[in-house]
This record gives sequence, structure tokens and C-alpha cells, in this order.
Amino acid sequence: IRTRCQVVQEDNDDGFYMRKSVELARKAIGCTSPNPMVGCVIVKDGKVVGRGFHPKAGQPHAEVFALRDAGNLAENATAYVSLEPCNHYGRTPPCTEALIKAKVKRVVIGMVDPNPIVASKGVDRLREAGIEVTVGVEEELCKRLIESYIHKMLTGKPFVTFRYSLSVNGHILDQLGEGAAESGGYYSQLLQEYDAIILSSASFSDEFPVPASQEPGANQPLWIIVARNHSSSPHISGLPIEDAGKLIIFIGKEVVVEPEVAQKGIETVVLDELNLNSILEYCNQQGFCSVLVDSRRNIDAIEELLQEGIEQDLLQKIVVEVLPLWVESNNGILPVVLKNLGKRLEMKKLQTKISGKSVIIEGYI
Ligand code: AOF
Ligand code: ZN
Repeated sequence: IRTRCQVVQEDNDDGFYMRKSVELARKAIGCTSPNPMVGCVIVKDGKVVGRGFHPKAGQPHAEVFALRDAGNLAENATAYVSLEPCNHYGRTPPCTEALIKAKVKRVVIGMVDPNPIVASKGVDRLREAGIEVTVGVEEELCKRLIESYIHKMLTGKPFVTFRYSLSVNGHILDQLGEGAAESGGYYSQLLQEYDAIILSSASFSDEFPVPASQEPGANQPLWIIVARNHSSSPHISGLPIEDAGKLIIFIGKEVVVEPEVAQKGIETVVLDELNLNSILEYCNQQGFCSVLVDSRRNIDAIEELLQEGIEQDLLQKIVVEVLPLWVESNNGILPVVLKNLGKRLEMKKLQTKISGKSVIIEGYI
């Protein structure tokens, strides 16, 4: 095994260390918004001498932590950064200057920063200072890592993902009900990655809110409950008062919510037109980069939002979790048979992975 690992490293050192940087960046999953997750390793004579990642907006960038970790060993070393080092004063000073000051010899960059304030100026600055720069190592991986940040930078809109769980015979399952035991921690990690989660009030129950993660300091997304009509007003009697701030309810204009909603101090937004565009507009005002539309059992209740998402190009990604269950439904045990097929959407850049006992399929629209 050792021989094989060595061969991989020798074959492509740059790729190997870039993947390490991405791994490090992921330690801050869900915590950096509106900033991207970034990881950095400093390598000297074939050894990693410094590691760092960006933990949170307002805190130092990945390069700064890695350089601190490396100390004097950074001199003449190679720095691997998953995103182009910044060359501007934001909440923190430019990383390019820190790398130059530390006298690194070479900088390997996963991808250029789509932020117009940076956009290749970091690369130019490093080259000007005589540092050898390589750009685009493991670029796809680095892009996936910060897909919501890239989308927000390029379009000014949040990145929207739609997720649901299926049995192997094609029936929708509730991740909190039938599917809970099988998820292998995948679902709660997914929730943690997004700034906000949209859920239909028909799917809302007293089991809510599902903590994205119990770990201290973990990101807690804002739950956006959508109630279209009177009968769909959410029941919040079981909601602990301390969780009220994690939730906001969007209602259509004729919906009357339970008095408890106001008593618990839950924010309610009344919209003339309860559509995805308006909800995303709100998310934008909050500075959110990513939104997950979460379908539990009541997939019908969010159909209109999804339709709009697809038609208006507001939806970017689909995540399907196939659970190892064969379930019986009102329609019997067979998958639903469609008589009239409508529009076909071809998923791009499909990826599959296994988590616990389920298969996760991710694709882009
Ligand atoms: C890096 N390394 O680890 C990150 C970068 O307000 P600031 O100072 O945190 O700057 C935020 C911008 O810096 C952000 O929009 C993105 O362009 C870049 N993020 N750059 O060199 C990092 N997180
Ligand atoms: Zn920086």
C-alpha cells in the first residue's frame, strides 16, 4: 500500500497537495458564508510544514493560518491554496502580501477568484514579486467546494439546491421518518452546508427544527417555512421558544397563522405572491449565498416553487438520496408509472456517492 501511495504522490504532487487543501477547507463547512471555504498547505522538501483554512468571515484567511503554522519554514516553500490569494483589503489584509513577506518560492492555486475585486489580481501580484505561480490544479474539485460562492459572485443570486429522498422502488420518503435510520449522517451535514432551508408548512412538524449539527459552533441555517393557503398554516405548538429565531414563516396573503406564532416571536412575512423569486429576494437581502429546498413527504406542496425554479433558471442543483428500502404506498409497491412524459432535463456533472446505506446522486441543471 505504501508503494502505491508514494507513486500517486510522485505522479502528481500538485494534485495531491491541492486535494489536501480542499480537505482542510471543508473543516469550515457551512461556517464561512458569505465568504468561500478556502484551504492552504505549505510544503517544503516533500513535507507539509503548514496547514490552514478560513474558519469564518471576519477571521484571517487560509493562507495566514498556514503561514503562521509554517513559521520560518515557509521560506522557499510551495504554498497550495484552493482559491486565488486575495490582493485587497477587505475585512482582512491581502494574502498576497503575507505570502510575499514569508518569501515562499511557488504558489499553486486551485482556481481564480470570481470576486471582481480579486479576479486574477492576486496571481498578477505574486508573479510581479517573482513568485512562480501555477493556476488551475484540481480546478473542478475547487469549484465544487465553493459552488454557491461562485454562483452568488457571478449572478448576484443565491445558489439553490432541491433535495429529496427516494425508496429504491421510486417512492418519496421522509428523511425524518422512514429514512432517518439510513441516512448515515448525510442529511444533517447537508443541512449545515446551506444558509437557509425552504420547507413547506405541510412538511413541518413538531419534530422541527432538526438541528443541522449538535456540535458547538456549527452553522444553524435559517428555516423558511412556506404556507400557501389557510389549511397549510404551520402548527408550531411543539416548537421550543428558544428555537423561534431559527425560523421564519412566509405566508400567502389570505393565510391566518396561529396566535402562538406571534407569541413565540416568530417572524412572519406576508407576500402577495408567494413565489420562489420573492423568497430568494429576501435571502439575498440577508446576504445568503445558498438555499436548500427540502422536500420531505409533502413534495406536492413545493411543486409550484420548483416549477418556477426550473422555468426561471433559479434552480441549480438536485440532490437525490436513494435509501435501501422497498416500500408499499397507496398506489401499491411499484414505482409510479408516468403516462405523459413532459419536458426532459438532462442533469450535468452527475456525481454519486455512498453514505451509510444510501446512495446520493448529485447533478446540476
Ligand atoms: C483568500 N483566502 O481564505 C479567503 C478568500 O472580507 P475579507 O477580507 O474576508 O475578504 C473576503 C474576500 O476574500 C472574499 O469575497 C473572497 O474574494 C476572498 N476570500 N481569499 O485569499 C481565503 N476566504
Ligand atoms: Zn486572503
